[in-house]
Amino acid sequence: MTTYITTPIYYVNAQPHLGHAYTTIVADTYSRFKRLCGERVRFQTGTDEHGDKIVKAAENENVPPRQYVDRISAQFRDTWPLLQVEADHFIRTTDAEHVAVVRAILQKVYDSGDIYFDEYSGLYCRGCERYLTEKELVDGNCPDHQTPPQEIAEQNYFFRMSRYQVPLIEHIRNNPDFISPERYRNEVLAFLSEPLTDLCISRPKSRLTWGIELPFDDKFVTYVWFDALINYLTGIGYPDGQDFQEFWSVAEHLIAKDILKPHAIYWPTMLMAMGLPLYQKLHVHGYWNVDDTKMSKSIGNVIRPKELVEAYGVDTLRYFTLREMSFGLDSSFSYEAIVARHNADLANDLGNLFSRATTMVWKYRAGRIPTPSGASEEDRPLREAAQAMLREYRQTMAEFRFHLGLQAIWELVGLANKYIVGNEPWALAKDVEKTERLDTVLYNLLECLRLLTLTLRPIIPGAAAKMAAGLGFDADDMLVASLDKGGAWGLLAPGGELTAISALFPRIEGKTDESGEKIKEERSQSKKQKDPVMAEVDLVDFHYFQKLDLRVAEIIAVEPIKNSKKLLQITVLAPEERTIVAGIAEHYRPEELIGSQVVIVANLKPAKLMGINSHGMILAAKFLVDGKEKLVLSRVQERVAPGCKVA
Ligand code: ME8
Repeated sequence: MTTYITTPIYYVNAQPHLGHAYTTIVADTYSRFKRLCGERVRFQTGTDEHGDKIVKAAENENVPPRQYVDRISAQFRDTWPLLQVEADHFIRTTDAEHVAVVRAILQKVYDSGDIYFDEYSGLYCRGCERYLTEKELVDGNCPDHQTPPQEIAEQNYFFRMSRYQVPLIEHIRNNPDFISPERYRNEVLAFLSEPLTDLCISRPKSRLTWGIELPFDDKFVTYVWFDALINYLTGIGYPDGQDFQEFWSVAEHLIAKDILKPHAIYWPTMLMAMGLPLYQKLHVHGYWNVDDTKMSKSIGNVIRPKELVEAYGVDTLRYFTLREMSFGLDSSFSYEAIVARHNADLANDLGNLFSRATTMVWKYRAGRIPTPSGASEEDRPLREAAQAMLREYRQTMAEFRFHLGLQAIWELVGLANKYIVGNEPWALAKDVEKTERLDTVLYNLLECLRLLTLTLRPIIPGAAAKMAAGLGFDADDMLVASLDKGGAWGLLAPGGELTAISALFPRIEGKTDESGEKIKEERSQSKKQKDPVMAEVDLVDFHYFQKLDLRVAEIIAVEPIKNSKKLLQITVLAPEERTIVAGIAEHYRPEELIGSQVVIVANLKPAKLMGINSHGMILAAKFLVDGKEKLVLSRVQERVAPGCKVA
């Protein structure tokens, strides 16, 4: 099986931003996923360097176009390794091979009669580099650029796109997967329900010289889209390269909805005119917005991927974008959201699971993978959940529903964390008769970690490589690098040795300032400890601890809260009188509490619970007994003055 995946080739009139980064991360993840499935993959990205707006951008910087495109193209090329994107080919439309192929194709289509010369007048948008129809305008403006188009009349060459309208409609109807998600397929079909006009594919040199000269008329250069789309062919060696033979029949293009029309209409009709089979699939995603507005260079509200990598790390950026956006729909970017995803999903759920499980293997089994005793019935739910996760993962990743693939992975993370709490390995370790059970529990946890490592490789390759190393694997060991070879349960070899690694995802502390625009973050870099048992403990700076105001409070009154089974309204002295709403009604009767001295967090922001303002929080130990949560309040052993500080 083979896969050919492409990103758009990005215009070099501005530097890469999060929108470009997203498409390219998706393509990279998909290509890594396909490789994990054992497929041969070709993944291509690149830059689009001809046309009007590139000339304008170069003029603005007072440099010749050639020099300008070299500089910005290099910025795109240099950005991708920072995001751990590994493309097989980076194409530029100024590459000599590309220029030659575009000219050959133009000549071929001209010779076959699908290109003709005509006079045309219309409404031209410089931003889009195309003529707009009256219907497309919103209040007289281009809907994408919010500027009025110019009235232009000139002689040009035209591609007989209209001739292919009916075959294109038939192709889309007969191939339900040709354009997805479905909303975009419907959009294209709706557009095609109106008569299709021919496409102007040249620009007179009097107006533009920075382009590929037409082979049959040297007074014109090629319209940038007729040039750009052909990159998908030239990059794989059209017409007679080996890769073209192997990969063109499986081509999948990935774009955002802004360039749906050129990809869903111009490109397939061009391919029909060339006598080539159409690409297999067009995958269309939505926009990254900032404050409900599309992130774009012309609006100037862009987020730079390089800065995000520096602030949060590449794995967090990749995970965040894939988890946060439902492929096909728009998504909003915010710094708060990326920090929240990092701390909750990566540091807390995944990082803690990895650290707790491996720390116990170090502590109780000196870092050696124990031998499990048979497939016990009580562990069946965990084993089945792992297999269900793999099935869901395979399907959703293949369908570009990455956020669902990640949800499936995180369900297993959650289950494995619960498995630790439910099985209390620390209690098993104290009981000599439970040695075998402890071995089995630890083994099952490590096996979960291995399957998580395997499935996370395409998404967060850096962290997954570190996880693999922590479990004692070489990165290219098939048990963590192949879904077919490593996907079954129980393949981890007992006796293997773990390797101590530093924390996978140190928490990000810090806050967003008032304006919400600029953010100052400090990554709490927990230092690598000598003792492997401590290696994964999430360390907190002393000043964070100091910020907590912990006090002894004396309970003087307790009342149940109407309509709540869990909450009690508690009045305490600390030393002033205050009300705290606490979720302990299922664990303590009111009369048991009166007179008790407990420890509270006194400087918590007030919160309203069931309509009652709560000023603080009571600390309690929390654990499971027979699968049910139990709470035991923290009390001071000797009576002290209420309000006394806890240090
Ligand atoms: O259109 N959200 O180049 P381009 C999500 N050269 N993705 C975004 C985005 C956003 N806010 N902004 C940009 C061109 N993108 C042509 C393509 S292909 C033969 C020629 C991503 O630099 C998304 O992939 O304007 C979008 O389709 C692409 O960048 C447009 O890049």
